[in-house]
Amino acid sequence: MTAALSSEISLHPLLDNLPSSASTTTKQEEPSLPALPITLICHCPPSSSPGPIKVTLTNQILHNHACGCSKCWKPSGALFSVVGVVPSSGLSVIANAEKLEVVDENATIQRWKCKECGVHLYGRIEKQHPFRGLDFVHGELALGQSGGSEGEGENEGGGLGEGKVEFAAFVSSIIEGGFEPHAHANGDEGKGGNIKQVRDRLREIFGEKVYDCLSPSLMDVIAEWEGRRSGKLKA
Ligand code: GSH
Repeated sequence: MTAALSSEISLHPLLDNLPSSASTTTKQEEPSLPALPITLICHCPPSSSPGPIKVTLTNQILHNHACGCSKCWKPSGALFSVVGVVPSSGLSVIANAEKLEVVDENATIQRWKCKECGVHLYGRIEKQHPFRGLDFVHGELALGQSGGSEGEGENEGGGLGEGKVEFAAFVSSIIEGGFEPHAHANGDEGKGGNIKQVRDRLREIFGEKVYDCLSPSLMDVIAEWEGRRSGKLKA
C-alpha cells in the first residue's frame, strides 16, 4: 500500500513510482550497471549552439541518495535531488566546458552548473574535507544511454551505478526550499501538501533511512575526520 502523497507532489522522477521498501526488492539487488564510460549531458538541446555540456565518468556511480537541501540540483518540479558519488580522477568534461560556472564559490561543494540550462554537471570539494577526491553527480543525466531506463520511472539502470537510491537526506530542508509543511486552514492542502505526507512516503521507500542531515554512517565519517583534525581524537 502506498502512502497518500498528493499526485501534484513529485519527490523525484526516479522515486515517484517506486514500490514500498524498494531497497529490499529483488530488482534492487540485481542492478543493471550502465556501460562505462557513462556520459552525463546537460539539458541544452543537442541542436543548440554550441550544444550541451558533456561529462564522462570512468567509474560507476556509488551511494545514490535523495537530498532535499536547497543547494543540490533538482529536476523541474521535484522536491528532491538524487545524488551519487564518483572518484574525481575518473571525471572529465568532454564538451562545452566553457558553459560551466560555479554556483557558489563559498560553499564546501563547488557545484558546476550549465550557465544556460542551469543543470549541475558535478560538485567537487577542493578544500580539506573527508569527501575530497569524490565528485557528486546526478546519474539521471545519463538516462537513455546504454543500460538506461529512461521514462520508466524505475530506480535502476541509466547512470545510477549500483541502481538504487539508498536513503533520503536533508528532508526538512525542502521546507526552507519553499515546500509548505502544513495543510492550509481551510482543509485544502494546496500545492504544497504537507511534510508528513512526504515523510510517510519516504519511509515507505527507504524504511528508517529518512534523515534530516546525511546518514548516520556518513555523519560519523565527517565527525571522526573533524575529531582527528582538531586533535580531540588520536591521529
Ligand atoms: N538546510 C540547508 C539547505 O537546505 O540549504 C542544508 C544545506 C546543506 O548542508 N547541504 C549539505 C551539504 O553538504 C548536503 S548537499 N552542503 C555542503 C555544501 O552545500 O557545500
